[in-house]
Parts: sequence; structure tokens; C-alpha cells
Amino acid sequence: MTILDPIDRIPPAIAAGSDDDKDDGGDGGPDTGVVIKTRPKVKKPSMYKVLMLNDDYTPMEFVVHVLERVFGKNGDDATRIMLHVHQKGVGVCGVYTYEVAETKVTQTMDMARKNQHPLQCTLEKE
Ligand code: TYC
Repeated sequence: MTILDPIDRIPPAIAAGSDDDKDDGGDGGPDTGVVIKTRPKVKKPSMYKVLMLNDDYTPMEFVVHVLERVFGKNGDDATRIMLHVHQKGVGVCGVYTYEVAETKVTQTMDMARKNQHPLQCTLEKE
């Protein structure tokens, strides 16, 4: 049986009282050592918003295409995000770990440059 740490739901390195055949102190056997639970060092990664910026020249259909291809949005969500950016000036395409976010920014900027559109997107730490 695995005892889950009640705080972060990750199995402790040593689960005191586990009731298996090993002589680990859980069965009142001869092991008299003190069992110390060690908490594994796990940290949630920082997350980054990928922001898209409005401009006057990039065609709406191109922005929708980028949101579908790079950010995996369906047509409705892509159109909604594009219109939000068009009206407000900036919008969130998605939230990712740093390397994923950076890759999506690069892919978006590459597609824009290859098609000679001034579309800009950037990262913002959450
Ligand atoms: N404003 C652009 C237009 O009217 C469309 C557009 C939307 C451009 C979103 C960039 O991130 C953008 N053609």
C-alpha cells in the first residue's frame, strides 16, 4: 500500500507503516530504526502567457490560421481570440511552460515573417 502525502499527493520517499513483507517497522518486527519521511522536492513550473498584439495590416484569416496551427485552437476559439485582439489590442493565445511558450512565439513570428505580415507575439510571466 502506498501512503500519499496529504499535502501534495506525492508518495513520500519512505512510507512509514507500509504493511508489506519488508522489515520496515510497519509490522512491529525487529527493526527498531526511526523512519523519517522525506518530502521530495517538487516545484510547479512557472507559467507564461503567450500574448498576441493587434496591428493594422495582418489579415484576420491569417491570425485565425496561426491560432489553429500553432496554438491548437478550433475555428470558433481562434476567431474569438483574433477578434478580441483586434478590438482590445492584445490577447492571450495560451499559457504554457517557458520552453513551450517560447517555441510557440518563434513559430508564430516565423510564419508571420515568411508571409510578410507584421504580426507580433510575446511572452509574459504569469
Ligand atoms: N487588425 C487586423 C485587421 O484588421 C487583424 C488582426 C487581428 C491583426 C489580430 C493582428 O493579432 C492580430 N486586419
